[in-house]
Amino acid sequence: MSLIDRIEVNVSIWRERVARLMKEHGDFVIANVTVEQIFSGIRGVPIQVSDISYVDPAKGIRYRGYSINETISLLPKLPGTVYPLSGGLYYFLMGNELPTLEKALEIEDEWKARSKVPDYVFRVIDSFPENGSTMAMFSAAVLSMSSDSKFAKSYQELLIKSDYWKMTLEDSLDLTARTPQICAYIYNKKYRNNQQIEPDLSLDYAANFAHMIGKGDDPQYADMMRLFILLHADHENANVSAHTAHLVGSALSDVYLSCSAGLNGLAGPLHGLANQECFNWLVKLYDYFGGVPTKEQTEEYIHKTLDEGKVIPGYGHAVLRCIDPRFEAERVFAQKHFPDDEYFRTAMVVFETAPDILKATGKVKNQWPNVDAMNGVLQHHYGITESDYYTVLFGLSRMLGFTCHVVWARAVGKPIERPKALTTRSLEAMISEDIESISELKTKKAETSG
Ligand code: HAX
Repeated sequence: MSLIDRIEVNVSIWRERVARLMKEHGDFVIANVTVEQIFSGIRGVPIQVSDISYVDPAKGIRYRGYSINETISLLPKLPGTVYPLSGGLYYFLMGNELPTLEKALEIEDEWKARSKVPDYVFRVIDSFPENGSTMAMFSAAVLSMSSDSKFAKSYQELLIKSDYWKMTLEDSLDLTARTPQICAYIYNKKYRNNQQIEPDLSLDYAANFAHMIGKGDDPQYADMMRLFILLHADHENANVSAHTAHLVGSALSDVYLSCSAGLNGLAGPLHGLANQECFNWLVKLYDYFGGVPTKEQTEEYIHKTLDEGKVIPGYGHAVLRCIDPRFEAERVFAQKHFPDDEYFRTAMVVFETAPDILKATGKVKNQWPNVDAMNGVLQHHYGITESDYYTVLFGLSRMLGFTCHVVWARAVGKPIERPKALTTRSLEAMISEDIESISELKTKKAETSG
């Protein structure tokens, strides 16, 4: 069954489930929202339903119900490689079915057929100043392709609502197909004197990307990128970037507009940018002591960072309350392939040290490492030393998740998103009215019982 047929089967099942939930349980209360939550970034308030992935606070991300390790072991791989094909991962996330190798290769072929990047995209990237931000280039390149949106064009031609998702899927396949070359172009322009490398369509998605950034002679890097893409493909639909992409898409803005917006969220230091901040911080720690630090030295440096009012990048999480299994997967990879790498060893000393110190602050809710604590170490080991490119690599992978969420939002007919904003005065009034009515109730109770 092709991906579109596979989704079609699921769409009717999901539409029915959503319609039943709305009809029979539309007034079921899931959660009350506190004043504290409103002032704390609507932390923990359920605002989304999406079945592509779910962050279990105690265990980490689940893709379509499967843990990271299960996903790695169950998805199809090319002979001689250890990590799954990105095409199979996309089929799985989008289609809700574990694909065969044949199905995974079908998506890989679909991507190859759609991978031609229009020339104007390169011109958009070229128009940035030399010191331009790589994430801004990436986002602008994606944004510029909105003019190619099949969804937007069909929408003008009276596309029926129940078919929105099909055109959104078309755009998603085009966008994800073009993304590796866009990211490679940014890398080569900024760090390799604009020496561009043509795609090699005999290679799979990850290996072709590796080839286009000049790592074609290192099959281990290509395999690491398969792992990297898998680990970063999605992390629930309520984090800053995925939710931004979803929110913009809810106005029926096309996939390019939505995903460009998502990338802008990913570029923030508290979100995706943390992976480069984390690596920069590790390098500073290493340089400060002139080599791999001892535990005592690391403790000293962590305290120094905290005393300067800064966070320890790569540690903590808004939802997770455990070691991020994505960190663990990267740690295992590094331990197997380059246990003696000095930055890996430094990251491991931080891992042995930081959690206790963060816990002792009494305010950090999750003292454990997230995936960003190891990303840079992996990339740096293979010669991708330019840390301000790391978030682009994250975005390349996360494009898979963004697009899956947007397609499924259209498939189940999610409407435009519009929560409610209050004023401080209206909030104070609501609180004092509540206090008054409670004290009125208490007085009445006292009178009747008296
Ligand atoms: N170092 C120092 N202090 C930290 C901390 C860390 N790694 N993590 C949390 N804290 C502090 C917070 O700044 C907050 O302090 P204040 O009350 O003084 O503001 C307090 O502990 C409570 O925060 P929290 O509830 O535990 O964490 P939040 O949900 O508010 O924030 C963050 C989650 C990920 C933003 C936070 O842990 C952080 O800044 N970590 C470092 C940056 C990082 O690694 N970001 C990447 C996260 C993963 C991701 O999205 N990747 O894309």
